[in-house]
Amino acid sequence: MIRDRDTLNVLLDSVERFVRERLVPAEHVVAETDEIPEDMVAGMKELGLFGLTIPEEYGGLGLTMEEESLVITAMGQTSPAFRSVFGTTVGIGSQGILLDGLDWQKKKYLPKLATGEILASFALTEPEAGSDAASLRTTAIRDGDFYVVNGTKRFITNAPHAGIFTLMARTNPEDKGPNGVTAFIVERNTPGITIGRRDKKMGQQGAHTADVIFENCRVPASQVIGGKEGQGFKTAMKVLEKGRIHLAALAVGAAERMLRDALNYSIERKQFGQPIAEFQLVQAMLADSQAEIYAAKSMVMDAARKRDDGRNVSTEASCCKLFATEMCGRVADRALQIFGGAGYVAEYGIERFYRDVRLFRLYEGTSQIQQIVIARNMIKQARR
Ligand code: COS
Repeated sequence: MIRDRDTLNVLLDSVERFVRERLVPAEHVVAETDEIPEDMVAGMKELGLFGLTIPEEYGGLGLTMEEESLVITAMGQTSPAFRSVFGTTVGIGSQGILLDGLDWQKKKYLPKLATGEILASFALTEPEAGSDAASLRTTAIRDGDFYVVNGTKRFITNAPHAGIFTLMARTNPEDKGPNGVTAFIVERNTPGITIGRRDKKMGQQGAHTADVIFENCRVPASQVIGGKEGQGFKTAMKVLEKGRIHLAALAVGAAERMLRDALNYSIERKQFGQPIAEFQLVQAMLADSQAEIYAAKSMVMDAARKRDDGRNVSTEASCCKLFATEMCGRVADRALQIFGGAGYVAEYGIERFYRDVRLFRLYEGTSQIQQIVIARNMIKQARR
């Protein structure tokens, strides 16, 4: 749902200009240095990007899912690492507090997240628990007014910069399944937290992931999200479900950017005496990409609007993430093919996108997990 078209257009114009004038020219430097300059982060704060999804009463922009999707598609027109700066804060890091948190928890943390004063990370994945999220082993054992947390979280995006972690830990070690899991808000400065070395990744330089190690970390019992044990897995699933639409919107943006670059290149590049865009085999790659982007975009808009209407979008969110991220991979491959040998050379930027977007099919639920969610929902519905 778009609440006010004019207001949204002002925001979209500002984001598009920021991407075009500030971020795109810095892509190479960020990839080489693995750092996002502070002035760019400050620019993101000024635009309100850290507060996109946080309600206005807590100082954010309170965007609907449809509005958020449009902004994220605009952000997708540059290296995905830039979106990652605020991605976990507007997404998986904050949404657990927003969806299931107590009033005081929202009042305490959301305003600081909305301005970017602190960043939030989502700590679910572990060395032994990725796709099978319910099997996580990190424990949080009640001890008076505290929980004592022990365990290791892996590949945690923005861990080196986070002010708070939305942590999923097992409060009932007898229950090895989803019902033994509880969600916490853990402040970074709580004694007993160590952040591991930054992971060396295939792409998305500038976006930082690391282990988060909890050793006898005493977290006040009041930090349980929603004040109730055993609800953490459901909170995580709800958060991830929303994140799937967000990531699909990002994949659409990145695909649009790669296709635009490939189209421009195909018009400039001449072989056999004419622009390669005139060759039908190249045209087929351009046209297939355009059609698939259109399909993914339509899916994102449909799922976002349904979510804004309060409907259950478990299937739609997974369909969007599955289709849009796989589509983005195909577009990356075709774009690189259109660039030919130049596509393999770093200077042209397309090989960087090719590596960057590979992550889309993995994080916040692999394509195979999306297939499982979709098929299970179909079976459940058919049996009803
Ligand atoms: N919204 C609300 N509740 C949900 C939900 C959703 N989207 N999805 C599941 N639940 C609930 C279920 O209804 C069930 O509750 P009840 O026991 O009351 O019926 C509970 O959560 C457990 O669900 P389920 O039985 O489906 O759990 P599984 O262990 O079988 O796991 C998958 C299901 C595979 C879908 C889940 O583990 C998953 O999404 N894995 C991927 C995790 C991921 O994305 N990791 C990436 C790293 S995090 S960035």
